[in-house]
Amino acid sequence: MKLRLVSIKCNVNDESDGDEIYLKYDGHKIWPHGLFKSIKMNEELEIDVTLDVPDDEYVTFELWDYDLLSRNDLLGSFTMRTNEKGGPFQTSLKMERLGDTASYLLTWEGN
Ligand SMILES: [Ca+2]
Ligand SMILES: [Ca+2]
Repeated sequence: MKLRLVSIKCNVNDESDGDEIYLKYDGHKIWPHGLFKSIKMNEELEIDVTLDVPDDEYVTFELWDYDLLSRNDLLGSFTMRTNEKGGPFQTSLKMERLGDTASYLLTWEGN
């Protein structure tokens, strides 16, 4: 099916001055076009990326934070089951490590 990522909302940022986020699917960066998008707490950014994904499976999108001086951080991942069309649906970020602070919400649709 076609999965359209609609938007991403930051509920709690990982870095005190906001995060520099990008999304990966299947090992590839899928959003944004540049290196990253800056985001702060309570901000929501439009994504509008549509992907072909397998039907009735679990698909995972990784949320990364870009860092200039150190390795980029994997903030966590969004996993959804592609068995429902319609939406919009919302999926919460699953933290990568216990004690991580980042909290994000991904809004998507299935067609
Ligand atoms: Ca970082
Ligand atoms: Ca950063």
